[in-house]
Amino acid sequence: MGIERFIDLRSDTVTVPTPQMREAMATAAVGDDVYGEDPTVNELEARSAELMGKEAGLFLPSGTMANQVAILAHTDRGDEVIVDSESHIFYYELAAPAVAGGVQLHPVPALHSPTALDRLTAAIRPQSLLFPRTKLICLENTHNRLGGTVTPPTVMEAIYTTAHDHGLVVHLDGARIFNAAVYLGLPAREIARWSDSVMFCLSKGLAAPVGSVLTGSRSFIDRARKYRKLLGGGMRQAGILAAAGLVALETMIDRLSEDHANAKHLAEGLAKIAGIKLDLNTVQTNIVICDIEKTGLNPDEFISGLKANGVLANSFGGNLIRFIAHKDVKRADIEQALEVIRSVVARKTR
Ligand code: TLP
Repeated sequence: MGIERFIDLRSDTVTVPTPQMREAMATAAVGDDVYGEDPTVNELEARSAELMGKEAGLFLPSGTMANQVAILAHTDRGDEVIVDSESHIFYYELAAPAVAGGVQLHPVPALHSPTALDRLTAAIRPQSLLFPRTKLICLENTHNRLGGTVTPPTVMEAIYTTAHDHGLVVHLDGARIFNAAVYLGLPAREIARWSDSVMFCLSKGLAAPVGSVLTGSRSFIDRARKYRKLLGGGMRQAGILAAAGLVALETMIDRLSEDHANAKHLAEGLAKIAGIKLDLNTVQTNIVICDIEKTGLNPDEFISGLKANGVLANSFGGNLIRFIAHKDVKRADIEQALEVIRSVVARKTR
């Protein structure tokens, strides 16, 4: 008998829109957004800017495009951008800053650690005929490859101050900024304030079908709007998508704590399985990363063993596996997933 329903822990991007989102999409007022005439997009952009404590917002099709438009709007060709060496921008965005902007990324290890300021200042280029100009620092909060961990606002403040002291600007990849906000018990703008621009995703834990919003100063967003068009991201009656985004902002932020509790529960269960290694201190939000080396299974065997029993997870490089909790997995699904993982590992070690 085939599997009727997978427990999909690969990512929070797999979440499907809620009935309230579909209803709002069906009835959304729309216009041509390239002319700036879509009332629902305009409302989403204004609401997003307000939530981030910025002057203006720009609705984009994806988080990747939002990060890349931000980089293009902050830099000139030949500039250098400091990023964390495990950041999404460096790791997963296909060298887009080089391809689209002629910009070089300068990766710094553990840029988000409280002790990184020395490494950061060492990475800022002195003015010289020989060096590119450092222009921008990109941060990520929560941090995907670091297991959804939260960078405290105090650490962001120190980086932001250092950046401004050197005439640089800061962009925040806040794809999951609301997870960080819920973890910290702070409004998102208290995190966003330590950046000049911030983008967040509507289509991850917030469960909207499509879209991210980039926010910043009015003049920055005016520039970003041109780059969005240049990259082919100018959408027309996009209010249909923005309507779901507005519902996401209204109804889906507070419930992220449920995902965090489910991720914690999953992590605690995983930590008890012989051969699985993980640091419970890093499980702060909805992401769980564990090391399966000592189970004797390689990641392909582990992932396909799970899949054959109805559980989906992602291989995360080396012996690492990533699971993400989200609104379409309930506590009972987490229990079931743990059951499956226990039996897949036990079969190997037997
Ligand atoms: N992350 C995806 C994959 O690309 C890895 C995921 O499943 O986690 N910033 C961060 C921190 C992200 O995690 C992601 C998506 C993005 C940007 C890009 O967003 P999209 O997928 O909308 O382009």
